[in-house]
Amino acid sequence: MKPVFVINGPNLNRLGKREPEIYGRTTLAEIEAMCREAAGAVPLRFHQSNAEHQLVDWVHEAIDDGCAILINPAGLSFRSIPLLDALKMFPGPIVELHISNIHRREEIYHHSLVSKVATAVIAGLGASGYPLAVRWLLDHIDS
Ligand code: DHK
Repeated sequence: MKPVFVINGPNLNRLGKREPEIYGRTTLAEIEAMCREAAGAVPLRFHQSNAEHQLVDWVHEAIDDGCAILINPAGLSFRSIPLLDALKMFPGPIVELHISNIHRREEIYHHSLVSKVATAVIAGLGASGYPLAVRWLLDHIDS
């Protein structure tokens, strides 16, 4: 079975220590474990990078090998045309996830380019959004 790609953008490697009043104290490693538990027997590729080109490369891998994408583009949500262009090529379901409710934050966080191609958007559920998104994706992929 083709894997689900979970792709995380810049600064998310600092989760747990990064502005816990906004992002909580769950670490990225703990989020990965939550995703893998939710995925069960379905293979899952879990990635994080602070580099835009790396996220684009992982989306290309998903285009060739993956069945679904869960992406927290972090700060790249709002300005990355290369990431948007790559996601436009992906034929399967895409869930865009933000740990915080970006719509209650500063104006700079209000308009995600990725939302123009996402099947669904989760924002404000904290780390709990990740396993929920994985389970939703498993229910919406072609077996
Ligand atoms: C994470 C980030 O790093 C911010 O740039 C986004 C997002 C919000 C989050 O809530 O997961 O604006």
